[in-house]
Amino acid sequence: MYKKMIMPGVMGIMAGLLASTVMFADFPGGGGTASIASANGDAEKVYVPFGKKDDYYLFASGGHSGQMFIYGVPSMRRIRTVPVFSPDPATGYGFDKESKAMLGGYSWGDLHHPAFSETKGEYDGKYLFATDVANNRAAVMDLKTFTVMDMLQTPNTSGPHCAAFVTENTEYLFLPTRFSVPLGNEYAPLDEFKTKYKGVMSAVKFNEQSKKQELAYQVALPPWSFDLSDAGKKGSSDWAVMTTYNTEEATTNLEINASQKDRDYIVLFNWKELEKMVADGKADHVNGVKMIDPAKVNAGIYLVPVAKSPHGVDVTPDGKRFIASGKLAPAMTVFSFEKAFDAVKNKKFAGQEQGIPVLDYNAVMEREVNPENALGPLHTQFDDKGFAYTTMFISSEVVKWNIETGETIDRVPVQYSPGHSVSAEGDSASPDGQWLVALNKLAKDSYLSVGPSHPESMQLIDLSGDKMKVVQSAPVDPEPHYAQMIKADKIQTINVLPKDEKRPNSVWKQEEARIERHGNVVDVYGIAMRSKFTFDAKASRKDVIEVKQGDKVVIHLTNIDLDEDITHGFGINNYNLNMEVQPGETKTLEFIADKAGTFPIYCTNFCSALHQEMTGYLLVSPN
Ligand code: CUK
Ligand code: CUA
Repeated sequence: MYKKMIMPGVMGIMAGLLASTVMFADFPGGGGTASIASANGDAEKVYVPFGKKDDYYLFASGGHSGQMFIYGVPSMRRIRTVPVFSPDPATGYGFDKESKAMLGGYSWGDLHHPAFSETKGEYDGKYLFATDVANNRAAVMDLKTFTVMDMLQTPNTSGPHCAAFVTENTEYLFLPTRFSVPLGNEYAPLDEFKTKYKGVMSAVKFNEQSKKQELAYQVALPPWSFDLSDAGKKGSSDWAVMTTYNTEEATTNLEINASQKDRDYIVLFNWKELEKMVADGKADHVNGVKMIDPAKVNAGIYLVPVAKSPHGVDVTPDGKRFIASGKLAPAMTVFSFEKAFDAVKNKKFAGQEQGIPVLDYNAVMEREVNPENALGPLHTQFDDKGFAYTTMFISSEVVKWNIETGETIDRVPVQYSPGHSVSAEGDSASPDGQWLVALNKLAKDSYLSVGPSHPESMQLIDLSGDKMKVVQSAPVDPEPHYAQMIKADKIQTINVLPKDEKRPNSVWKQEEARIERHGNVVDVYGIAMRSKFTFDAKASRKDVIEVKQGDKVVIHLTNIDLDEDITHGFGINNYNLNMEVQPGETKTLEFIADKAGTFPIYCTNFCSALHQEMTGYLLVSPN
């Protein structure tokens, strides 16, 4: 009933959205009967009683919120929001000196694809990488603390879309770019698109010692849109694949103009070879970055024709195949790495495109998989039994199929229009099976209404039986594109940061809290401890900071409560500043006291029965 009433509406919208480019005569009725959790057995499957913990962590990207959303599976309870590319007053991220510098002045980001660090093709639970489509950044989250430890701004490139793309031993994180721009974002008229614009892919290395990312090199590809990507595994581990669209090189009205040709390409490249070319000095230097020009080096990069406007491309867990899904072609295309290597070796080229050899489609393709009436395949995930799960955006379902034979095994409707899905350890070398979460773009009337803007929806699908079954639906803020699901016991967090007496600017003893003035810079070495602030141990009012208008104020605050879950906040009333200090942490807040007056300081994070008393004053005397 529920389903019947709303399906036509969704279909109508989707048909409308796509009508101008996609000429599908009819849409199917939704692919089956609704299977929202209703039976008691399903409720039991997702119920995690208090005192027990979930089996998996789900890290769902927050899209244009710039954040990561952390959920538990199977309960689908939201545990935490971790800010990555956007400031967050709840944690003070982007307010304290270090994280503010890291954000580089940007107040938003667009996080699509998170990727765990890997060792031998398995998630190792150490780091999570992510890229920012909006402002061209790459970030690394430390999974010991669930905080961002480094951010890298990538020059020469625009809209690094995909980070779900770490090589087998985290040698590289590749950032294909969604938009083409002139190198260095310089001005060039769009009439010069074909000559001046490039789709630049970045290869980023993460240095575990320094905890920093480094831009190793870039590749100046033709001015196409590079989309999704995946790294090889096992026999294909030196290789990686990414999809492209707009090989038409349209500069306007892409909806129509980028869908002219029947085929676009998958870029197949050997990153070991590219690495060697860079080491051998074969790269150019553009704006301080080593840049490979594929037409010049003439090796290591190949194009594989694929059905038009592909979106996802995913490597099977055994590393033998890569599967592309086309937004506009209702089929998944299975390609063989072995065949591709053979085509490269024996130069089975069908031509070349801007100096890059194009492999013969039939020499590389294994089969096209076209489940009946399934429309809009986007992304594929895997289980432990040789099955693939592809999300169908237009027909609103997940289709399970056999990788070896292409046979459709099962289909389950989801509510509605899934982009990605994620299975348990689904893009590692050994997926777990058991769970799949569909990340749905539309929730329609699934939840209580909150007005015209609806939440997105994440639906948990039980893969353990013969039939897939949706067993839970969780609303989520905009907008998960992709997610990663990892066994909970792989992540080892720390609760209290170590008492590091050598840490610069930290103060661990009350009597050492002090305020130092150097010219018009005032350094405060303060302490937060239940339930008071100590800024100046020698003063009669130890919780007061007095400065002059125009002073630069630098507040270093150490939380010396070394107890689990005792976080203090530090907000200054009417100064638009707030930060948070975790147990054992030292943070720095830096600002110009440009406003004279009396400003209460208070702990913003409830920490004790006397939390309300944890206050002080900032007094700024006028000039
Ligand atoms: S993209 Cu959003 S649904 Cu950025 Cu992975 Cu396909
Ligand atoms: Cu410290 Cu509330």
